[in-house]
Amino acid sequence: MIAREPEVLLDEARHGSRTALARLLTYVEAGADQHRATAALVYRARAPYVVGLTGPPGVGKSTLTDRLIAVALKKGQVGGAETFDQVGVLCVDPSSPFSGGAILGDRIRMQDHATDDHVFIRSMATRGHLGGLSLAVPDALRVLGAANFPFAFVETVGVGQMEVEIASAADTTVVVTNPGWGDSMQTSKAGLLEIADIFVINKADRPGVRETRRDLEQMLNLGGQPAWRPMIIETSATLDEGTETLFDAIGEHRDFLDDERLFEARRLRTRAELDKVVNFLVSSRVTALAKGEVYEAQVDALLECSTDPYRAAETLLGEP
Ligand SMILES: Nc1nc2c(ncn2[C@@H]2O[C@H](COP(=O)(O)OP(=O)(O)O)[C@@H](O)[C@H]2O)c(=O)[nH]1
Ligand SMILES: [Mg+2]
Repeated sequence: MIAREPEVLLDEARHGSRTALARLLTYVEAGADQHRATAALVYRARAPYVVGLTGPPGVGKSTLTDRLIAVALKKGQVGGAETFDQVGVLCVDPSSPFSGGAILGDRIRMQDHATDDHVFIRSMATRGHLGGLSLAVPDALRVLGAANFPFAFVETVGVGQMEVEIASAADTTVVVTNPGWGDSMQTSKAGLLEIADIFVINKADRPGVRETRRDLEQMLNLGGQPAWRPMIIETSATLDEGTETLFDAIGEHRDFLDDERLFEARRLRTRAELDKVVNFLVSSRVTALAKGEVYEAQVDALLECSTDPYRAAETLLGEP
């Protein structure tokens, strides 16, 4: 396979080539040589408006996303923001090292749109990018933005720290639960509460909705009176009930984030992302320094009592 120039691919992707777009995302996902060149391009284009959906496996995120894609395309606009005629979707599974079964399942769940010209769906797993998904996902979203997708969904499986981190790469974060969620998500509640702009009680066709809503309201009450109080929306994705209401709620949150608030939120996120990249580059450098002949020579010098660890470390770092 001949590696192709990111510039050429991005140009093709902008003109609608899905293969070119997929290749760019592979560069980002695999952290390959072309990754840096890709980043250099896409971070100079506008970021898309991103709606994240997160929650444990099986709550109905993919089914819900499938419905939301349809509503998004029908409306062509989220709140009063920029209009769009295509939607990008990233399905992220931090727990899976391979693009395996779960992702295949997502594809099937979203099959209504799998061949739709106006929809681009891509799965990402942990394989590849050395900095992990928490670096690869923001990069991938920027690839979508640069390829003329002003609007994107990112579905993240799970409720751990990593998932929370990925989900918070979104402008509007939707935490998906089911009736009775409190029992299964006790430990992760705090983290999810912090990132949720909207709570969805999906599978509202099942019993226990009222109790779950009460439980969520109680939790939200503990959080004082923030400028934005997370909305609680009931949906039944399989029956396509409540999905339009959910999309409208997303639009409401988008409008709440006026230019100033959106800018501030993105500033916070940009800091967090930059910190991650700095950490990643520093730790890569440490790993590279802590081996090889020069390193072993310092170890020998320490064993021979002819240096001390601080001096040895400075020598390795090239400090005088
Ligand atoms: N009863 C009911 N089942 C649903 C609903 N939404 C999704 N499901 C089912 O829940 C299962 C998991 O859905 P999926 O979208 O793959 O969940 P994900 O793992 O969160 O992406 C599937 O069998 C869906 O058909 C719903 O609103 N009501
Ligand atoms: Mg799914």
